[in-house]
Amino acid sequence: MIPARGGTRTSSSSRTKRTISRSVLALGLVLGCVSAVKREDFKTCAQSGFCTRNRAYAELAKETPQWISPFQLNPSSLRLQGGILTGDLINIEEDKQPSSKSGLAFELHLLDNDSVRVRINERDPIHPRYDGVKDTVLIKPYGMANENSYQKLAKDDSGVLTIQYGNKNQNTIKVNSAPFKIEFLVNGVSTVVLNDEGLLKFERLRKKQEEAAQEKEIVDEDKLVDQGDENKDDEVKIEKSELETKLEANMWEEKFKEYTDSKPRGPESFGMDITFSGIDHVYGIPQHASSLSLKATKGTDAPYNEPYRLYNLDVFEYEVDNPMALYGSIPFMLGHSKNNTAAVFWMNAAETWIDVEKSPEDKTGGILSWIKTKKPVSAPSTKTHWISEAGVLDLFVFLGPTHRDIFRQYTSLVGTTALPQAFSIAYHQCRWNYNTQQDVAEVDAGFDEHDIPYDVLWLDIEHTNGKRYFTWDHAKFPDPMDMQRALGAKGRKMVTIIDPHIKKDNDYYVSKEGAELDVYIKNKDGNSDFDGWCWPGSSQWIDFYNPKARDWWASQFSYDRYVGSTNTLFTWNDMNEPSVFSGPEITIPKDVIHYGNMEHRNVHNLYGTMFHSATAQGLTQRNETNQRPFVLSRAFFAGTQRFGAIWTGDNLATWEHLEVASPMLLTIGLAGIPFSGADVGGFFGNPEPELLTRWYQAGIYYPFFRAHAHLDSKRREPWLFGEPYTTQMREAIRTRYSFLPFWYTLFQESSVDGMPIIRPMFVEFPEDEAVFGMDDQYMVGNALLVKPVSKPGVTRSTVYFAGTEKWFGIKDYSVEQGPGAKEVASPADKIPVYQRAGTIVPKRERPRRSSKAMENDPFTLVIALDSNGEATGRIYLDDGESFDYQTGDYILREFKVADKVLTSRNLKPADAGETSEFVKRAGALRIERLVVLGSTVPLKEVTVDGRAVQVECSQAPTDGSYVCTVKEPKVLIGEDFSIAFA
Ligand code: NBV
Repeated sequence: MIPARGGTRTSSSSRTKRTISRSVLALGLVLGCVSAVKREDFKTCAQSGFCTRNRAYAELAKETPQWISPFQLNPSSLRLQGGILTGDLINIEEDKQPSSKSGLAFELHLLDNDSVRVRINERDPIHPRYDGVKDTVLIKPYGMANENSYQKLAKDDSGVLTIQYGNKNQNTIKVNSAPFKIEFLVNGVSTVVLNDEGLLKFERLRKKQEEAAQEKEIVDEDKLVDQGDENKDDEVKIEKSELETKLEANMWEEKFKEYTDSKPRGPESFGMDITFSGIDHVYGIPQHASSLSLKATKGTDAPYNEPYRLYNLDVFEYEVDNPMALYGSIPFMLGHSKNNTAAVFWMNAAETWIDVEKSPEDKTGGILSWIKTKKPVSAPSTKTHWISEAGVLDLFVFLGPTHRDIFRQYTSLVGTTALPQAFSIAYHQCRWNYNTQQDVAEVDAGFDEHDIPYDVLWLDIEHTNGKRYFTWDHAKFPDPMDMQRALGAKGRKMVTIIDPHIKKDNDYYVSKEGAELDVYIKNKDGNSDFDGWCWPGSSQWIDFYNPKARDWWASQFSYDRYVGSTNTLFTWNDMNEPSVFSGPEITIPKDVIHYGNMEHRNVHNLYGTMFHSATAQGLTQRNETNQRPFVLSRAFFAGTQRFGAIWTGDNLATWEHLEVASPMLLTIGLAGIPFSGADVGGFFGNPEPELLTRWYQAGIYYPFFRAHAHLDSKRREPWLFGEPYTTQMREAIRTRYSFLPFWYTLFQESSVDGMPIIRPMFVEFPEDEAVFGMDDQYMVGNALLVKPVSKPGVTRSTVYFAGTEKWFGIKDYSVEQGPGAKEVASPADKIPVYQRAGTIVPKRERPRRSSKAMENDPFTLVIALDSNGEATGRIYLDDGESFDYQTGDYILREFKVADKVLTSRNLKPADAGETSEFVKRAGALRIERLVVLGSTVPLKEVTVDGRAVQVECSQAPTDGSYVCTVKEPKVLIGEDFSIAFA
């Protein structure tokens, strides 16, 4: 198997080495020795020229007493018109005699949703800097602040221009001209400060010859000095200090291992510091296998000594607790404190590094004391330093004031999650590989035999004819359509893998057409097609920046092109960082060329998303369907949520990887992608049954819930481990299915307001400082508290019950009172999960084969009353497949208990569109049960319109409240009703 996986023979020894080393590592895992990531395959900041130069600049600033940024806004150039402030930004060290052409163009846009955009670009570059990220990432032109909603206040004596702005006039923006610095205040409290530390650096494009000439001059001067003094005196000799060398590191060419980055345009990086004032915890900038609250990368006692890196990479056997780059990148960071919440989106898709420094005391003292005052004020703050290799500085600042506002503000720009097909939030069964059609049939039957529901069976790369995507290995899969039909008969689907590398082979229609249409990424010469090594051997990569390529790619998914596909077949996009075995850092060289003569360097972190979106487009436009797409992607960027789900790549079957999955998924959710999961069981290695079971128990609370395993790992379908494990895994998966109506409702909510689906505790309890750093427990929506067990042999766990209300165990209805941490039972058959008082959760409790088979089942509402006897919740329902919801074919209702009456009310706007098929059918489904938790007295009489309904109560296990079950109240999910409790 091993040689086949690496392709056949490689053409260079390095390729062979890499292939072999990957295989050896994989073998190590199989033999039980978990090996570490090959750090040397990936750059550190010191090995990256632009990171070194910018970090050195920060060092220079730190070492220089009273450092002042050389950037100044020319006060006479500032204009505020139509919500946009423009001006000339001059570097007084570079532009000794500033003219209208020199310097940088500065823009500050006031958006209509309490967000601000700041742009800095070269005024008159020798060639345009890449500025196309906005065109792919922003969903639509945003609204500018209305002329009446802002006011420019006169400049004060210190040259500070103040803009008062916002929907409630709550935002103040202070623009300091000299030195350049911008402070954002919300309700008078400083939240975000740009260039507070003076680290703004902007490398302007230049001609290589000039640089060379300048260098020559310096050398000549050196020579003169040397000649003038035979006795070479150290005092006189002009030697570059270490810092000076770093400041000029690798401007025109960069070597890493055996690779050379030719950097044809020379240095063009930029960096700036962003301070979150009064804020101790910052979150976001996925993807890293690290904690939710970001750790310091600089300063005394910093846990990391490398900046967080954003550069989409295929990191084999990634390590936990590490700021190394992984498969996806989202330059979005949110800062939160008790008094303050703000976020930034650094809209750049080139390689980016971010330093984080904690400052226990805020030494800035506000805008007027930009020269360090050494006069600490009490609030802690977090200083971050953002460094990008190319493009323009394009930054959004979201001013909230609440984090709910921030999620709305951010996603109104980059998009919210696409509403997924209902099956895709159920359980997915995957491994590399299900080997034959017979294997598929047996696994499918295994689920039925063991009464375990599942919705989707996945096929990895071995199902193809020699890793030629869109083809089948017919010896193994003689009748793919029949296979899909057999699954489809039980309401189940199939997913096949489609990677972006296309085997170079003239007999392969995709490869041939691609060449004819000229849609491959080009070498740095701009003419010949780039050729690299991946699973199929010598391969080419489609240039998704070419509109022709996108359409052509999308057309491959039509049923007549993708022979053997049906409307129950969906897609998995892997290796789209892109992973290139023969490339630097296992990816494509930065100097390869895209459509429009654009260098890859500018858009590296977006490549995978362009592929993902073209695939989603393909599934959407498959012949004659009105079906939502489902595409899972490994690489991601801001906006990926519009195209489908992502997963956290090749994790390991270890307890540490189970543990780190929670903070990783929470972080990805905060940054706008709610539909994410980690391979349940761990990809590499063989989980012991306890680990696998605990992983299922955690995984049922991942928005994307899929078990997956490496080719060399042992089979691990849930029934292979015997009892008690099979029962425990079955129980976990069934629990997921029972909560599907709740999950689907959360997805719909998120598709409207951008709220994460699984939420860090601080999102639900923003005032409770005890939860700000917490990432080993989290919330699903606003209602369920989940505490995964991620250590072996554990039967008790400490859960923090936030807030002042009660929490109800979802299985035994045991009651816990917040606030405070408490040790609770976490026996082998369950992890602690609690429903929060004040919420109503819709469920379907009849175990079935698949989510499709539950479609006509009745509902249960679990009502957890708060201390006032109140609770609210919602349900969203549609056909789970089509786009008909967009024209109103859906049900959206609110349930509410107040004054001992449960009411159901329609939330669908009157103008949502015609209701039709689905609403008629599903609206008539009944609610078969109400479970009322937290009542201080047993309910005696329950009536619907005067009609008495049966109710049974028992005392809750751990306190004096009651658990009451109301059976068959005979109300329908789609109708208004009120049920009185007494
Ligand atoms: O296609 C094979 C695997 C896949 O199973 C996995 O989920 C991806 O993350 N793929 C990576 C390539 C090989 C990894 C060693």
